[in-house]
Amino acid sequence: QENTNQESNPESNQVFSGFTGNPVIKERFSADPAALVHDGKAYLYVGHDSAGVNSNFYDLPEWNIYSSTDMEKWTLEGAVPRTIFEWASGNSAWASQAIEKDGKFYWYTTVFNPAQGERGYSIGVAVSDDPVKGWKDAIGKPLVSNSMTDNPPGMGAEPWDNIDPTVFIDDDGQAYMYWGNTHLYYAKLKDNMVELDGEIHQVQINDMQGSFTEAPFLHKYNDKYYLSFAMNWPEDIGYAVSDSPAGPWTYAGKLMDATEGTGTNHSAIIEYEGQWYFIYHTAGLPTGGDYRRSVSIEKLYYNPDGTLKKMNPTAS
Ligand code: FUB
Repeated sequence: QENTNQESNPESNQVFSGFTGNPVIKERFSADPAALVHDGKAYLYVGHDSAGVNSNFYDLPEWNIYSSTDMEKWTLEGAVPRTIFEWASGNSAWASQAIEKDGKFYWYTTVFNPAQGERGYSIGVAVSDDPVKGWKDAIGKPLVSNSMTDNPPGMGAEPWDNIDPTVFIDDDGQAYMYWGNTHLYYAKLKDNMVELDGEIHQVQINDMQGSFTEAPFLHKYNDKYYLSFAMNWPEDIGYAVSDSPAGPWTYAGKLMDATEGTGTNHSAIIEYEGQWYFIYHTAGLPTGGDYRRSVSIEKLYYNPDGTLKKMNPTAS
């Protein structure tokens, strides 16, 4: 396939973004990227995929934090062990997102919560004064556990309902957390960022063409809200648009088809120095696979009507 980048083919609906050097993290496996821009630097928070070649499940003992000033060269700045959440267990450093508010950093994560038995995953929240160092469990217990979502009614949550948190702070300072697997939920966060504010809502996406799987991410562009997420299986990345961070959401199309060699994909969208980026994972490193994933990046482009261009993954 011709490697036609956005600059030379602005009318195309599906683009090779022209990004070079994927996967951007090469020295170890990395999954579920979350991104943050602070003080002129971009940061990536990723799970450290540590499963062996023949493993058949996730093995993530820690999260790794990388930084960059050009989005192409990434430096490992630190690691945060799953054990900062003492109520959790296992190598379960699943998907997370860090965000800054009033000079403090908050990190929302997925970890295994043995108190829930097999219906195990919960959302934890850590806090720090620094984007890399000093992360501590902020509340000493889950922020969301399965007793708080009840789906189907009376049965408690599905085993993986409470995973993959994403947090977005609107211009008026109100924070929203979206999360979920199969079921998509959202709740407002209080000003302290470590308590839910009001009810948990279950979200339906209007005109959805396929099914929501997991990995929501929320961003804003030109007064519109964009909710991107993994859909179907193996996972494509799709997105929906709304005039409010609380919805209603209308499905708007796919951003990327499922990539070869891994069932999951998980994405983040940020603007860094005037360019938008789509950050995701593939099985792109040698011996990569479902449990040995690697973070890649594409430049992301909007159409004049505010829709997003679908991307082809750029190989290294
Ligand atoms: O990495 C573990 C899980 O795989 C994440 O929580 C999901 O989003 C999927 O990528």
